[in-house]
Formats: sequence, C-alpha cells, structure tokens
Amino acid sequence: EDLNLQMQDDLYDGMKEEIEEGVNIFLERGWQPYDILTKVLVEGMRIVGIDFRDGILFVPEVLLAANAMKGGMAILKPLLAETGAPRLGNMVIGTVKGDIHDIGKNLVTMMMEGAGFEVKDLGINNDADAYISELESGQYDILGMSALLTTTMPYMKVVIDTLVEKGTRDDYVVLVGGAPLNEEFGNAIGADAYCRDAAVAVETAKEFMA
Ligand code: B1M
Repeated sequence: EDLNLQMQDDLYDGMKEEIEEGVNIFLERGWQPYDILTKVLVEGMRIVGIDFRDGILFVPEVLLAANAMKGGMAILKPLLAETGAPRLGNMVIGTVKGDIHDIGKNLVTMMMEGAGFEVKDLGINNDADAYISELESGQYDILGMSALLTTTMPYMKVVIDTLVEKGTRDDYVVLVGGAPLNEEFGNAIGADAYCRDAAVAVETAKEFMA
C-alpha cells in the first residue's frame, strides 16, 4: 500500500502533521485502529530502530520520529478505548528506573484500556518505591513493567525482590515487556509472564484475571 510506505517515510523523517493526516486517511478508508498502529506506526518505528542501531540515525532524529508516532497514537487512543466492556482488572504500569522509552508502554496502556482494564500509568524512570507506593495506595491486580535497554531491564528484578521482601509479591500478577526481554528473562527474575507485544499483554492479563 502506497500510503503506508509514504507514512513510514514520514515517520522516519519525524513529520508529525503528515503522520496525523495519514492516520486520519487510513481511518476514513476503514482501517482498524489496531492495524494502523501495528502495520503502519510500529512497523515504521521498527525501521527507525534499525537505522538508529546502525548509526545512520541519531537521538535527535529518533526523538522526532517518536514525537510523530505519538501524534498518530493520540488520534487512535480514544478509538481503542471506545469499549463498553466491563472492568476486567486494575493495573499499574511504568517504565523502569534509568529508562525513558515510553512508546511501547503507552501502546500497552492503550490496548489494555481498550480491552477493559483500568490502567494507572506511572510514566518513565520509576524506582521500586514508585511502583510499590502506587500498588499500596489502591486495589491493584496487575503490575506491568517496561524496559527497552539491556542496562535497565535487570531493575525489574529489584522491584520484584522488593515486593517479595515486603511479603506482597503474590498479591499481584507481574507482567514484563520490552524489546530486549524474552521469556527466559521473565522467568529468571520471577515475573508471572513476559509479554512480547501489547496484544499478548492483553491476552495474558485476561488469562490471569479469568
Ligand atoms: Co532508544 N534504544 N536509546 N531511544 N530506542 C533502543 C531501545 C535501541 C534498541 C536502539 C538500537 O540501538 N537499535 C537501543 C538499546 C540497545 C540495548 O540496550 N541493547 C537504544 C539506545 C542505545 C538508546 C540510548 C542509550 C541512545 C543514546 O543516548 N546513545 C538512549 C537511552 C535513553 C534512556 O532511556 N536512558 C535512547 C534514547 C531514545 C530516544 C529518547 C531517542 C527514543 C525514545 C523516545 C520515547 O520513547 N519517547 C528512542 C527510541 C524511539 C528507540 C527505538 C528506535 C524505538 C523504541 C520504540 O518506541 N519502539 C529503539 C529501537 C528498537 O526498539 N528496535 C531504541 C516501538 C514500540 C512500539 O516498541 O518499545 O518494543 P517497544 O514495545 C513493544 C513491546 O516491546 C512490548 O509491547 C510494545 C508494543 O507492541 N512492550 C511491553 C513494551 N513494554 C512493555 C511492557 C509490558 C508488556 C509489553 O508490560 C506488561
């Protein structure tokens, strides 16, 4: 599809208005919000990631791409959240300490809300205390943590170990995700599940709440 390729170029170039326009055109053409997210925006960001890794793009350019992606996501967010579904459970989510990547987490939040979960998003750079004081302040079922760096993902274990020390680990379902993680890592740190993407996070959370 021509427009899809055009949009991936626009995302690469950090052209927020063009991305917003393109998302609206896809919606007019009857595309599902989830397909626009995954087949256009996430796919575009995947390509940005490859060139970032290879030293072709640098932080300022990637920031612009992220900003453009967020513009597109903002249009899709209310559409994904439009659901009469009964509340399935309450979740706290955040990116771990030292890590400022938030697009994946935001996507998980949007999809979870769309599926009927109530989600408290703590944003980026959360230490154990930030997660745990929020968990203690309400009636939560699920803790979700996101990390995009190999240097920050071990901090997830610090959070889980702190819950264990407090004796409250088993009060929550702990779900973890982020590009550098895998199932083995999730098991090793004592999470309940590793979620490869936002759709898997929703399915996994539903299974635990059933
Ligand atoms: Co960063 N960065 N970055 N970056 N960045 C990566 C992660 C990297 C892989 C790029 C690369 O080299 N190819 C690399 C990490 C290498 C490593 O650790 N092995 C990297 C690096 C090195 C860095 C810096 C250190 C660069 C520097 O400063 N020299 C720096 C670190 C800053 C910090 O955090 N302290 C940095 C900075 C940035 C920007 C600020 C420029 C920007 C972030 C903007 C923002 O988020 N607001 C950025 C971006 C955009 C990326 C890439 C290109 C894209 C990430 C993204 O948004 N993907 C990324 C390359 C890549 O991932 N391939 C990269 C789209 C998103 C939808 O996918 O986040 O994977 P993802 O989320 C998925 C799943 O992983 C899963 O579901 C989501 C949706 O399907 N998921 C969860 C995620 N979290 C979950 C939580 C759950 C469940 C599922 O809980 C239940």
